[in-house]
Amino acid sequence: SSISEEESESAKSIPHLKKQGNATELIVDDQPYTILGGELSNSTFTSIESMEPVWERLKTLNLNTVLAPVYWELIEPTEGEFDFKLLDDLIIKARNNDLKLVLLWFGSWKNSMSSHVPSWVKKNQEKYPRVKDDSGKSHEILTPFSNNNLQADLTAFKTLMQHIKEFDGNNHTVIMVQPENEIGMLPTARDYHPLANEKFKEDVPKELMDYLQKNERELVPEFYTIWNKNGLKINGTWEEVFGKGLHTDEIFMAWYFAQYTKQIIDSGKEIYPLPMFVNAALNRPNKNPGEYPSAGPLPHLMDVWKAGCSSVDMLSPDFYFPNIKYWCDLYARQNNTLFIPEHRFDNTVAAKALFTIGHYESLGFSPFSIEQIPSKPLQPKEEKLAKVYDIINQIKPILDINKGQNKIEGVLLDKDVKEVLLVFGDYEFKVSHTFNLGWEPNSSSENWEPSGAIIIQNDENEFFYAGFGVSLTFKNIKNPNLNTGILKAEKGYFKNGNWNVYQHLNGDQTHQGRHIRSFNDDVTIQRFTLYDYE
Ligand code: N0T
Repeated sequence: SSISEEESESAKSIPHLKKQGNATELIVDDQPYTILGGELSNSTFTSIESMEPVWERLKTLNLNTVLAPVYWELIEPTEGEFDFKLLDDLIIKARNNDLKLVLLWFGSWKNSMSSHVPSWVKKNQEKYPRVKDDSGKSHEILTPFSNNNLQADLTAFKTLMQHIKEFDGNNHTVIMVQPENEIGMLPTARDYHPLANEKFKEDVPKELMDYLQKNERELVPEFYTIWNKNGLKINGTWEEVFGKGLHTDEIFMAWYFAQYTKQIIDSGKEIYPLPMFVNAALNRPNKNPGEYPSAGPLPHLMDVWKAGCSSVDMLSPDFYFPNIKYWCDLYARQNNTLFIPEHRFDNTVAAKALFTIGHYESLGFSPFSIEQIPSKPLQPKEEKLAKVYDIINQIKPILDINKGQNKIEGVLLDKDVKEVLLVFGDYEFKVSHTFNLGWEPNSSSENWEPSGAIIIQNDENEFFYAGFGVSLTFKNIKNPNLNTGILKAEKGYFKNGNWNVYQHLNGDQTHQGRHIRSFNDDVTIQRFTLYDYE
């Protein structure tokens, strides 16, 4: 064949999502990819100099991917004149450091505000109108009802995607894009700009009504309840269909935010179809729309976002509150693929990376403000994340082949959830926080350092454990008359995809054959096989 090596290299597929069994995988250069990520603070990547000290730290933390903003105000400082010097440097440095990039488009909206729009947009409210509250006061939020706003954002985003395609289309350093950031309405739930008021008086678009009717049985209960309260009406104005109130204001705004975002995504994917997701600042329970960033891709609005923005690949939660399982369960509905673009960088992230990648087979995990203060030495809690990223990276081949087949699990244990039961084929595992054993010095302390693990059934009787602070005991639930023992347990590591035994574990290390475990400060990979006896 006459295809040169360079051409066949560039023939590798563009990063995309693919189903394997019941999981969705991110495919990068034709291989499954798990994002072991971290997101930069908002202003770190605003100069090459400010980014300089960060690279080494990202490597120390064993990241394979950086989530980094692209700022509209910096790439288009003058209307129609684009500057990609900063981005190009980021892409090249990322490549040199063997890191992939997820780019965050700080365009029309960033955390319920429009702080990152260029000054020529900010200063021309006549042309680029803002959201108004019910007293007619303007807020620094571009109204989603203005076509000028949309066109200006769209032009910039298209130029960005074109540039990424040209600069990186053969390398695939950039693997996903997040259009906008934490879209939301705060502190007014509804936009009262005349353009918005006009739309509010119109009927609910047929597209949304059709979607709701077609999916009536599958709608998320929080949304269905609102619609049902008003009699499941299938046409009429927003207030006729959903009733009067802040919840209707929020649904109305969510639809138009979703529609605006869809046009951004479509225009970008037409040029270079990378996977695209939108992120959400979670709502606090018992608050009304307008008291939290409303109308974004929140759990109770998933249907509105799916209907209004069909081209988005994922709705993704940002975590600054506790109860990660509660919120992830909500986001795992409606066939939504889970990806965690932000989690506060606290002492729970190492366990939660294991939990979300194992339990939800998520595309990946990414603490926010990953660089912290670059001049400070690493803190131990952060090294735990580095160790966890290292072991997840090691077990990647085993993860990849077992995805989507109910053979992978993830656990997160702490003082509130001390123990869980998991089923793998014939076996039930009792999975406990090792502080339950009382053998570790910290186990008597008030706060339990969280523990986490990924457990993979690699063969009928062969399993891998990757994590820390977890112990496992076993029961054959298919044949309850049988006892289940440990045939073999090894602590080891993968090198070039091959398993290497570092130690054979037995005696005290398996509690004389009673359990598999590693203590809370011991981030390890173990392979073990089980057997049954009468
Ligand atoms: C996040 C980040 C950044 C105790 C906050 C979270 C990032 C944005 N917003 O540092 O600004 O760009 O996506 C908002 C939730 C805060 C709730 C704190 C409650």
